[in-house]
Amino acid sequence: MIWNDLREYLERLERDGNLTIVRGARWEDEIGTITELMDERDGPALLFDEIPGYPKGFRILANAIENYDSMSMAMGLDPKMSTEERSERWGQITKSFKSCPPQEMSTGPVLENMITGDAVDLFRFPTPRWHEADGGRYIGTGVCVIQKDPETDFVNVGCYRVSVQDERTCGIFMEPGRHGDVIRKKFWARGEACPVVVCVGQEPVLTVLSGSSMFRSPDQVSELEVAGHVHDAPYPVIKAPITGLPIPAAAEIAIEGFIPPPSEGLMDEGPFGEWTGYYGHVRHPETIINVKAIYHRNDPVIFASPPERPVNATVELGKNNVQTRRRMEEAGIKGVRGVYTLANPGFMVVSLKQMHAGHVEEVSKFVSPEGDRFSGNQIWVIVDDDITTAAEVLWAMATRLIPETGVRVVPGRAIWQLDPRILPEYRAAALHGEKGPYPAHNLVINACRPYDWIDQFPPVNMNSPELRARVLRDWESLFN
Ligand SMILES: Cc1cc2nc3c(=O)[nH]c(=O)nc-3n(C[C@H](O)[C@H](O)[C@H](O)COP(=O)(O)O)c2cc1C
Ligand SMILES: [Mn+2]
Repeated sequence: MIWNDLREYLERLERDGNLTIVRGARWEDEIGTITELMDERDGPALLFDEIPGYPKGFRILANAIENYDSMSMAMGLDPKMSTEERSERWGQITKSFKSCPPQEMSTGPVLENMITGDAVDLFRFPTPRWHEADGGRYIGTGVCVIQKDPETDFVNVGCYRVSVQDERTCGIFMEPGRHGDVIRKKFWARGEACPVVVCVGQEPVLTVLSGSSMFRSPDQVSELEVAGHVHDAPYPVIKAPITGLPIPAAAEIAIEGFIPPPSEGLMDEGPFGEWTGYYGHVRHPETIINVKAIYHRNDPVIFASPPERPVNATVELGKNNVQTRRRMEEAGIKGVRGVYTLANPGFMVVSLKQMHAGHVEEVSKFVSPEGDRFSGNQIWVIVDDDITTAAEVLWAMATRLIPETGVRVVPGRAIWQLDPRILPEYRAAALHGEKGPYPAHNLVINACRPYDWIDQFPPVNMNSPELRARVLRDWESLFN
């Protein structure tokens, strides 16, 4: 295992000087605001302790996987490697995926405290209000929601936001089509409530996988098996006492219960400041979890990854989306140097070595196929392979884009409830998870040198990589 539990990761953060301990901050307003400010500054991870009204030792860890360095370290990739090397390494790991099934243990630290029946009280934890306008306290911002498909026994682990509604009820929000949503609907179709475990705080590999921040598990492939592969060891789980679902044995907190069909229980939920940087939802009835038991370690750590405005994460074109690049390769498109996120949500860059006429159009069709299933509202910029930074993308758009031929609006139709651009008249339909008739078009921008006169395109006034490297080396002190 890369990490046996969250505490090993915490120790590593502390050893590297990447952890700040904050004592005495209030859950009502201070913890959320400190986290927001630190995230904006790309600052260290935060461990909140001695939260007023709660026992010392009941802690919250935030800002711990919010930038590329901490995220890659969490996944076992040495942050000393260049971003490109890390992308390559991660590409190898995902490409060599072989299922590594979890291992069932007889017990584990998560069962150090077992609270059942009338004693169940979600308010025993110092769950923060992350933003002032949030309509509640969210314990689940970086959780692992575990469910089992009743037809195939496939175990899904997904990250869906979880609020504390009252002592024994959580709210849970899943976009339609999430694996967790598909599974719960199978139970509902049989008139049953869907068994569920929400794990709050586990070693970070499973956390990252469940939110698909670095890899999206395909249908019927369990994130637990992928985690085992990444750890190069079977993932230790215990059997949940009531539902029998697998729980990471060393989880900090596990909440066990059932999601009843909407006809049997909805509660007003939200609004919640989301990862787009907006309140996408008004407060409205949302599905719930009837909590039957809570398990937690002594002095539990709530792992938190609350959504903040996406303004700091993507300024560098370093984080190569190896999955999309590989899918392009598999589709026969050559010359793709990288696929990057320029800004969230969905402002993407493809860096391409143009090899033939129509090459850019191939990529353009691939990234943005028209059609009913197509989820839109993405912006794709295709650039030449000499473009490697965010500033250069803007420069390419300013200098290589021919607007009259290089801009394509691709009609799409999507249901993605949190998109701030949904027109008011379609909001209600979106809230009900209907496939919207609302426009969710894509924009594809060709910011490459025009291929038909590429040889005559004015050359760039830049010294050779060799000369630049030599000068950087010989004049090192100038550049520190
Ligand atoms: C921190 C975080 C919070 C998320 N919150 C939600 C959420 O509230 N609802 C949702 O549908 N997806 C949410 N997602 C996205 C899903 O977790 C992601 O799409 C994941 O791949 C879903 O897993 P699944 O494919 O097994 O359903 C969140 C992701 C992250 C990283
Ligand atoms: Mn899944």
